[in-house]
Amino acid sequence: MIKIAHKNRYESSNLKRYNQKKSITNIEKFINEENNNYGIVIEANYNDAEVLYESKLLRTKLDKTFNTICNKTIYTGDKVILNKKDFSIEKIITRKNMLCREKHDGSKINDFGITKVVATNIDLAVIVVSAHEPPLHPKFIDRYLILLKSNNIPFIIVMNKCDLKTQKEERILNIYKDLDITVIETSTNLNIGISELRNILKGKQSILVGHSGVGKSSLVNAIMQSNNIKVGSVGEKTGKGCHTTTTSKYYKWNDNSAIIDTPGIRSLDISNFNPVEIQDYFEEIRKLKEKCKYKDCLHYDELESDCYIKQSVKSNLINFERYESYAKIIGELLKKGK
Ligand SMILES: Nc1nc2c(ncn2[C@@H]2O[C@H](COP(=O)(O)OP(=O)(O)OP(=O)(O)O)[C@@H](O)[C@H]2O)c(=O)[nH]1
Ligand SMILES: [Mg+2]
Ligand SMILES: [Zn+2]
Repeated sequence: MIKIAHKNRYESSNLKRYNQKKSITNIEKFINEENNNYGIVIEANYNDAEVLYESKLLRTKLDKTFNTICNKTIYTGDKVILNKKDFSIEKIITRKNMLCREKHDGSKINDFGITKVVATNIDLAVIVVSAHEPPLHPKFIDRYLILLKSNNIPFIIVMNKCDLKTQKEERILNIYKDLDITVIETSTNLNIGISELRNILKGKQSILVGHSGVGKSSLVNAIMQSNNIKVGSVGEKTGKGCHTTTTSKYYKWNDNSAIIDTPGIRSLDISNFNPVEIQDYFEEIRKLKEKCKYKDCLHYDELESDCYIKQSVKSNLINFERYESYAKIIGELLKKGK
């Protein structure tokens, strides 16, 4: 009985997400197959965009017919084909992927949410956290991992401000290293880890994501060896960033490498996910879940004697904090009636 309920919920949530995504990408007639003569969207606004084309920066309008479909149809990272006469954007080359996140209005009455596209065509996402100011929150990393895995985007973790690191952060980072995730420590102040990061980002179109104030724009400056991008401060009382970067912006830092700087976010909404799928985004749970007594075990309010995941947490085979993070997400989703 429970199993069927879970399954139906899973299917309906998947369908909902699929339809939402479809409405974003419902611009098929403007999609073109691979073409070598394209420009790249550096920054996208309401109905115009800055495009890098043949090493020149152009402020382009969307083609009129394009513009009537939807207010925002192109995004930072898009490869676009320009009209040779007026340089308007005529076509978009098929996207490799899109990083989207949901934004709900917070109301308990309805479940209305908008899908925000952060950027497209991403080879590697860098989840940037900082050792301090703002503090390192592993639960935020776990949520971002879910989003990236569900979008099929490869990722690494960068802990910036390692000049402020204590044993607490060291312990948290080890959790992710143990999961075989690449973790790099950087300090833009002391120039630590920057060349290691450059080596990993070389040849890729990467994106930096994370909380405000962790130093994403400072890292872009360090990678580009410039000082041109505005960086902000961190509130003394709050320890939080002040949302200095306001739009996703693409920076080319060598012939075939680019990095997209994004606005910091406060929290990550994953309320459109279904509990059943969440367990698969926790690698350590996915690997062991078959050993639970019941196939539909959510490893949440089931008895420990029936749940191999709970037993694995007890025997330290699964990290307790990761499990706590998982259980918190499941609790929130079940409360929302997912
Ligand atoms: N101690 C220390 N501070 C740093 C380091 N890197 C950046 N900062 C400081 O962190 C603050 C925020 O840096 P930003 O680069 O603006 O952060 P951001 O992540 O781009 O923030 P948003 O644009 O608001 O999302 C600035 O005051 C930087 O000087 C570092 O390695 N160590
Ligand atoms: Mg910034
Ligand atoms: Zn279980």
